[in-house]
Amino acid sequence: MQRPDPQRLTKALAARFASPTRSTRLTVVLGRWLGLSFTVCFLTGLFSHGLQNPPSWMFFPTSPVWIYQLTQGIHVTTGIASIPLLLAKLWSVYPELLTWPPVKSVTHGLERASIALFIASSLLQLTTGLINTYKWYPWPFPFRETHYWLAWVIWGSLLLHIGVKLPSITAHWRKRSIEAPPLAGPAVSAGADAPHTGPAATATPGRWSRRAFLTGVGAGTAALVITTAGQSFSWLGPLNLFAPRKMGTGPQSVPVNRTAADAKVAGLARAGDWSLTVIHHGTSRKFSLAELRALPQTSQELPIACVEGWSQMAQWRGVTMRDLLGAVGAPPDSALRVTSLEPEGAYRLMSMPAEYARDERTLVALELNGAVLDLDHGYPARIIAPGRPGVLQTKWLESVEVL
Ligand SMILES: Nc1nc2c(c(=O)[nH]1)N[C@H]1C(S)=C(S)[C@@H](COP(=O)(O)O)O[C@H]1N2
Ligand SMILES: [Mo]
Repeated sequence: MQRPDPQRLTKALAARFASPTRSTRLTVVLGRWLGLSFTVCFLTGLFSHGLQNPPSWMFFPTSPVWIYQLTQGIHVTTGIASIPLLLAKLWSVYPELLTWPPVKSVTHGLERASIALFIASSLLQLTTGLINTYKWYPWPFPFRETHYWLAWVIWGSLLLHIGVKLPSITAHWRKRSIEAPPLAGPAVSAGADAPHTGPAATATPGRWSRRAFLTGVGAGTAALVITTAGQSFSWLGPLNLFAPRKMGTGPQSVPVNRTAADAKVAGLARAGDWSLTVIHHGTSRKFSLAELRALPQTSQELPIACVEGWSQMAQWRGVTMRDLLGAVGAPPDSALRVTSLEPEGAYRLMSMPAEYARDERTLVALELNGAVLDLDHGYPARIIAPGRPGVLQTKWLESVEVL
């Protein structure tokens, strides 16, 4: 039996995968789109992570009240848009996976390792992120920490990848470069013996088919964004076909993230002797529901903006945190520790920086959209503060401790 000649095999494969649309220019154009959506997604993600795991220097903007609704809507939307862009970019380069020999030098090996790391971490990040928006956590690791650290791995490998490909990126950055023969760029120097376009591509410059391909990818991405972003942006609400949450649904026209039954708090929350404990300077005072209702009531228009991307503006009514703190003689500028009736779990304890406590829009809400809070929205009392992730808008309050 004759042993196959790897060089010939590579050439044959290159011809087999040749497509007039595959070219370095195409890869660069897709890379720009992907780079933009990854960057925006990363920065909005950092903001979200900072709000939930604040470093000592973290800033907590409370205005505009929809700031987190906007940034997290953008985060989830750019994440979703990155999926077709990444797949298209992978399609544009995957014949390169078949180059022979797989590693030619130390630099080449490092380059390929960084790309492998980038692809693996990006695919993992985008799929787990997408699955997360459907409120499904079918994995044993904590989502938020993994999502956060994976983002840094992606950035490290991406910077390395951009550094390595810089000559090719600059050569094909401007449109003019498409007139050049496909794959003449330096980065595809690997391409001398492993071009990712073959004879067919050389015969036709492929400018039009490339344009058609890019238009297709762009249109597909736009269609995906338009049919999902309605979970975050109300003006796209009517076009929301695929996102898991629809605006205006659920009790009191607000979606429910986790029901009282799921949180196992229905009994405690309905108890007739429920009271909110406010702890200040070692003394604690209990406020019954009637006592809370007897304090001045304030109405605020504030959104619930879930980290999973959906959000909903609503009308809340209750006691301002400032008034509640005033009632126990605590200064408004206080950091707080808030607990929920939930017996255990991540939602039981919530820290509230002073920026939110002193904001006159932060409420211990008793009503939602003109009626007593539904049990699933946190009856008898919940927190609603401007500009915070939904996960920190604690439902079924038990206590507020002044720190
Ligand atoms: N105690 C408690 N508070 C909670 C939750 C929870 O599960 N338990 N879910 C949080 C999350 S993730 C969100 S997005 C909001 C959703 O509020 P809603 O269910 O009233 O829309 O409540 C937050 N407050
Ligand atoms: Mo949430």
